[in-house]
Amino acid sequence: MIWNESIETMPLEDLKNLQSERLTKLSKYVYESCPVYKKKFDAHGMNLSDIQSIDDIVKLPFTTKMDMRDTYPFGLFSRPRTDLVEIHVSSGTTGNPTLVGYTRDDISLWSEVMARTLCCAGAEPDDTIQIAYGYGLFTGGLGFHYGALEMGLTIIPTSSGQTKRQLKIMQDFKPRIICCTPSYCLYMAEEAKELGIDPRKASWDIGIFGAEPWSEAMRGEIEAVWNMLATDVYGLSEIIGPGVSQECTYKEGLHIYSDVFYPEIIDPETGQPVAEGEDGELVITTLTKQGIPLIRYRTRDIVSMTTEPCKCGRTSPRVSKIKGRTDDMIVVRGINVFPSQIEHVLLGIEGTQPHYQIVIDRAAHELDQVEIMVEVGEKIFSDEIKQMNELSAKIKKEIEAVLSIGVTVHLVEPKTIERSMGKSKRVVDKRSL
Ligand code: DLL
Repeated sequence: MIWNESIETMPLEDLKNLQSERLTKLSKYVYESCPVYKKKFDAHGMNLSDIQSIDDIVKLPFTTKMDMRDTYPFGLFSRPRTDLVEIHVSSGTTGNPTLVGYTRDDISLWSEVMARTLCCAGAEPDDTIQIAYGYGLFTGGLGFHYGALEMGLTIIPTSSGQTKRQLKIMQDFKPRIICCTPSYCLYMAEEAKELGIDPRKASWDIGIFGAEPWSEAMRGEIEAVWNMLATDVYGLSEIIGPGVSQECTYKEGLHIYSDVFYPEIIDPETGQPVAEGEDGELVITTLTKQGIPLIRYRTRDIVSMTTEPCKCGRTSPRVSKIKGRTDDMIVVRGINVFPSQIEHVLLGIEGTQPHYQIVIDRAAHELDQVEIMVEVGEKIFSDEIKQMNELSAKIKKEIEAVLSIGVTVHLVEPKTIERSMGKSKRVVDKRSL
């Protein structure tokens, strides 16, 4: 089933006309309602009359996470705070979080794109859905909630965690759809087996997994262990949350809803578009958002894109799975982590050296484990075990408070962490993604 057939299967020429009309309106809207954009456009030598068609988008300046942070909390908004009905923040940034807000119409848009997402993954209006993404400031839980509500599904809002309860609810209420991070789904399979539950007999037929990178191999494992169809969902808080793009049941790329989220793939170094099918950074313009519309937002996610027609009949372009990031952000258990956050904590603790390494591993069917190796000064290292333990507990506590995920901390002798002549390798990612 296609949720919004007239839009999702629109001939490309009509789609282009719609995008052009929306871009012209959007550029005028942000120019007139958001002083930050007015300043950016003026500095860029922009004239609103330059924007007549979607092809003119390249004349507009990029927006980056830095723009959001510099204008925190409400600077990049095009509407006053009183027009916002909901606020979320994006996890894992240094200093201020990234704040996003929705007007009532933005929530309707979110509901619409999430209903498209659920249908794209194969949901039917009579289905029951277990939403095991976190509810709260993270956009995962509520985004899925709005889409399921729009579609009229029966929602089981379990949120993340409490695995035994998740499994009991699955057995008792028999939802056909599960959505959570892919690593959590594999972890639940392990728990199920320990509890004597055969995952292959579970009621879940369709999984909608995202918020973190995952490989085709991991998809194969999830599909085999749970006997289900595992689909990929992509999104980011700044654009809307989940609901930017989703795989259909053919699993040949994620359909991006380009009538509302216009995609470009650029070379991250030059900012110029790359040829179709080539890898580059995904840049998105929110064509109809009101609260915090973004012009040419640099997602930092590396993908390729195709406009080839898909067997499902949807005409929107398809983006590949996320192939990497242009910055140093890593996603651990669905949470965005920047090595600089850890560095910041270490620099504030006496006795530690600014030499550290983050090792991330994921044993089969386990959640990601984060180990942080921290070099300490000669004096500390020769201190008593008790003092060492206290220091390592302090580091652990402070890092966990910043990252919101559990970590193990190992103090190591001076000069044990490899030094590099160029960029230092702060992160050793052993997960086979
Ligand atoms: O992770 C929104 C979301 C919730 C997506 C639930 C899917 C499901 P943020 O916390 O702002 O938003 O993190 C966004 O996570 O730029 C990617 O680097 C990464 N990411 C999201 N989905 C995928 C995916 C949500 N399917 C950042 N594959 C993005 C790989 C993903 N990486």
